[in-house]
Amino acid sequence: MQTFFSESHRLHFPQGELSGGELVTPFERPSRVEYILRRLQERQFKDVITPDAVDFTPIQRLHDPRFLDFLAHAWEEWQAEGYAGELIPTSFPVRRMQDQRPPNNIDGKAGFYALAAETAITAGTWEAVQSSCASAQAAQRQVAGGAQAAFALCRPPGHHAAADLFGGYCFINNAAVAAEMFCMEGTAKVAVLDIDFHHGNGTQDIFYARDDVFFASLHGHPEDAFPYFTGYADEVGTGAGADMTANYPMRPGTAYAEWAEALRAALKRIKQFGAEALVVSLGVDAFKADPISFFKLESESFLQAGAEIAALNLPTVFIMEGGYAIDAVGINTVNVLEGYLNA
Ligand code: SP5
Ligand code: ZN
Repeated sequence: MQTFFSESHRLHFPQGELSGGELVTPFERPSRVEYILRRLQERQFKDVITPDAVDFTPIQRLHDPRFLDFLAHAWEEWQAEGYAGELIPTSFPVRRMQDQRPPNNIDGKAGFYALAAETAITAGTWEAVQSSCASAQAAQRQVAGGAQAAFALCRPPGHHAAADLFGGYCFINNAAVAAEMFCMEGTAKVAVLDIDFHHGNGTQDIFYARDDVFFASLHGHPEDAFPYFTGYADEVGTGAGADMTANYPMRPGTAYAEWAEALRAALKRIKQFGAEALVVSLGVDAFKADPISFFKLESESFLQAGAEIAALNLPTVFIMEGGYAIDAVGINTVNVLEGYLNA
């Protein structure tokens, strides 16, 4: 299995994440991918390919043009305002603020397009975001071209990004872009399986009314876990997309046995749907030692999860999402890939 990866991810490295009322070094940091790359080398996944430049066509089909324009120019506008720090949104269009429109002011615009305030934008963010999506696109192309599977080592991640929202460390929805590329090439039924600890709210939202992309997510229950406001089991899609979304929220302390039951239920739904291609939002923050999550998966659990996914026998694009237990993120991520290949 080949890995697609761009060094340009380094250009996105905010110094501060607003967490517990403090600005801390972000959990989502560049060294995460170094651990994953090292493990890939150790385990004979030696083929790491730098992707071609990003293709905006599928991105523009999913994301609001004004949102993309905001991301492209946010940093220069923030600097022009004279702000010394990183771009962190602070004001949000919430309940009963009617008729929501994007303001011109960059501080207002940042809040308008944000779903959370932990994710800062910096000078290199936009270039890193594009390079991350380019890796997802290159991996999708390889699978569309006949490979059984490919791994996009994306950073920053994407699954929280909706059509016009950034946050949760995400800006462009890489997994949704990969799924959309399958659709654009005529694949009638595509599934996205999201095993990141957090609900894939962005992916859900993008495909919520569509009948060509089935979305399933395993995650911390929204009563207990970020992003808090989506991911309930009764969110099942709407209109043509009714019953095309499946959510499996789970409580603090959930271990592999229960998580794997949800995984098998999600895989069963994907099979019943008749998916012809699979995109996996591969987060490994369900790991027991993850610093911001509360499931209890072991490193071996990820091997088993990979094998379960392989049983679908679908062309599969793995897209890196979260995972913040730095010293285990390489083992856990590559375990999913090895479990898949050795099934
Ligand atoms: C891609 C991804 O995994 N994004 C996750 C974004 C989570 N951001 C906010 C997390 C806040 C969790 N605070 C828990 C602190 C526990 N000590
Ligand atoms: Zn996550």
